[in-house]
Amino acid sequence: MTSSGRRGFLKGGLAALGGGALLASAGKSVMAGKASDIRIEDWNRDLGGAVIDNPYGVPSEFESHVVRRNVEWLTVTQESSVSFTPLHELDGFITPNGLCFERHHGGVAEVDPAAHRLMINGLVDKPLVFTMEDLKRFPRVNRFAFLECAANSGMEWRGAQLNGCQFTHGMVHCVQYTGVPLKLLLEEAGLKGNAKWLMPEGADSAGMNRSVPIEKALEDCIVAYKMNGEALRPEQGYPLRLVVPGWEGNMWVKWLRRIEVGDKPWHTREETSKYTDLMEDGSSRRFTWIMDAKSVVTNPSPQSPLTAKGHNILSGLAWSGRGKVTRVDVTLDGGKNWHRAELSGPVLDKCLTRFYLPFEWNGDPLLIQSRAIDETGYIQPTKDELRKVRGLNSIYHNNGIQTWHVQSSGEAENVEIS
Ligand SMILES: Nc1nc2c(c(=O)[nH]1)N[C@H]1C(S)=C(S)[C@@H](COP(=O)(O)O)O[C@H]1N2
Ligand SMILES: [Mo]
Repeated sequence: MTSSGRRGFLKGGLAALGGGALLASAGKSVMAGKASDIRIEDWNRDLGGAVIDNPYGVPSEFESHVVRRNVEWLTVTQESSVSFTPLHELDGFITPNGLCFERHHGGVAEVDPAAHRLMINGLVDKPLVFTMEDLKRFPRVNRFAFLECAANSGMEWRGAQLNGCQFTHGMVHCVQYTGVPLKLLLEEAGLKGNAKWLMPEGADSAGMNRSVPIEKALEDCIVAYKMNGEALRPEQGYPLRLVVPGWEGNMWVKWLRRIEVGDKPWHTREETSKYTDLMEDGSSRRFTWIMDAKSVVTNPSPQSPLTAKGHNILSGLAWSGRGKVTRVDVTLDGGKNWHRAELSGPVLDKCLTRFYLPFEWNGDPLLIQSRAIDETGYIQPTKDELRKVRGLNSIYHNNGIQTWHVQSSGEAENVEIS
């Protein structure tokens, strides 16, 4: 169905919404089965597997559907492409390493850490080359941060398109990084007085590079070698990547091999043509680095339908590149009534934040939305509010409110309401 078709359909359907969804009163019981349903299964009788059957543990075979997915028609090749985090299958705020979405411009580089070097050159007193071992002798920090591609939700600018939060919102992940504060490495090299910009560069075939202002580099950037406690995954830049908390994903250069210090930004082809928001009047917004507050309901959603009436838990994620999420409001009736969701901690700076809303479902259709508010007071806008400011030409930085239409069957689809 086209988005306008969906919209038209919904206008008619809205009347049916009525007062279907009521908030749960505390302590509502959930239906339980009967004792006669319980059987003795094979795994109760046979000896299980040995301890080292899987030297590196993998999820249960019953979880084999919990994987990254791609949208094949989105990109011409699968090397310069993107896969999406299965947000609807996860809980809490940490993304498991094997499920972090991937975005590469030239495929996954296979880098031998023993041969890998990080060079710092340009406007510094002494250019330096570090081995991985050198970097591990610097003081290190641990911090959690979300990484969101500027193109996340980009396919949704013109209307509801992809059916699942994995595809509409799955270009985001949140892990704990371990590494060296970039500030320490720059201090070691000694910044010249006119040092204003950094150009980090990757060792992949894309030789990906971006311009990063020096203030951000000194504030909280990390040259990271671990994620969630173990070495970075090859897809995430093994053995070294740049972490730029709260800022768009393309600056987080993977397979980091060089940081050049300069006095002005590098106007690469990449930067002038991509990651720039094209406005209706033909002008463009450049250097929109900070990821504005955003949220999405992960369950229910198109890949995670409601399966039972009565008590249910709505769940979702909210984040902001400007700091902590302070509040998430959820509506079940297309914005007539808003309910404050519970933020289930920890609630951290520039991190995904988990929220829940228990509710009673009587089987009537729902129009579900969530709205994030961050510590700067910024309120996540509707998609129409964004379009008023930026028109329809944009791809990047779509942080508009997402709507799921849950039907009486419990199935959900991606829609827009105006
Ligand atoms: N060297 C290199 N770094 C890169 C890229 C790349 O193609 N090459 N892609 C960038 C983009 S556009 C994004 S959104 C993030 C994705 O990080 P992830 O693959 O860990 O999710 O890496 C960034 N860093
Ligand atoms: Mo990206």
